[in-house]
Amino acid sequence: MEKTFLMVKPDGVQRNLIGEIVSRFEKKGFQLAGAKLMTISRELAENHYGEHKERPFFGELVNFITSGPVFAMVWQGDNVIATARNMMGKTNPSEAAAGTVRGDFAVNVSNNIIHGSDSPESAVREIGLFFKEDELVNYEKAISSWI
Ligand code: RTP
Ligand code: MG
Repeated sequence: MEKTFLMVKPDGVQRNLIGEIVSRFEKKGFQLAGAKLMTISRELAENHYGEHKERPFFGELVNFITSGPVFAMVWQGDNVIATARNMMGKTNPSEAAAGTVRGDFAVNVSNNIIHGSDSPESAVREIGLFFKEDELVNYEKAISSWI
């Protein structure tokens, strides 16, 4: 079953959007495999966003993502990586469609509420960075056959 890493960023936690975001993915039909409230170290932030190391906004991005608690999650389901990206909306909230998390709740690109893995490779990498294997739960839901 495909898995992805999603995270409510510090702005989403401060704005009380954890429940709203979890609810959207739950109602869509995806299954939660792991979750925790945590504060990200600078080392983890620099590793997680390593692909952006040379970009001008890297310092600001690391400062932001370490500035307060985040809600880290692993979700699973058919095509969950691409579907979650669609449900998040475009990186810049001014371009994100209404009905997406960023389109509904965010205004600027630095404070865009949610992170989601952008490919199968980054999903595996990011799940490994944030979760130990025994923090993920495998279980069957009777409802699965209806989705
Ligand atoms: P994320 O990794 O956080 O899920 O966001 P994303 O894939 O949609 O966007 P990405 O290109 O990976 O950029 C990572 C985060 O960097 C910030 N950013 N700022 N100032 C800027 O021009 C700029 N561009 C990107 C955003 O907060 C973005 O989510
Ligand atoms: Mg990204």
